[in-house]
Amino acid sequence: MMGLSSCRRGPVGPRYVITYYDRNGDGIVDLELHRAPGWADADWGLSDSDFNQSYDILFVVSPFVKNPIHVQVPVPFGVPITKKLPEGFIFDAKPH
Ligand SMILES: [Ca+2]
Ligand SMILES: [Ca+2]
Repeated sequence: MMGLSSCRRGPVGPRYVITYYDRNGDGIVDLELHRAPGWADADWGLSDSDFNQSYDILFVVSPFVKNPIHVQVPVPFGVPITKKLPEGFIFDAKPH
């Protein structure tokens, strides 16, 4: 049987580039950004705001979405960590 993915023609949605960050320098990922170059208001991310190896905030990088969503997702291990946060990136979402 042929793979269904070979039938796809062209992009149907944003192609996300995922970047992992370690904000407190303990070697464990605590922020990941999913960015879709060329798409407006399509970027989102996960944050472990209390550094307990579990993401607790899902946020959308958009001026129209103000409220982060609370989640509980284990942070990934063994992924490449990017040292520097993206230029102009301000993350101020806090758990309520
Ligand atoms: Ca960390
Ligand atoms: Ca956490």
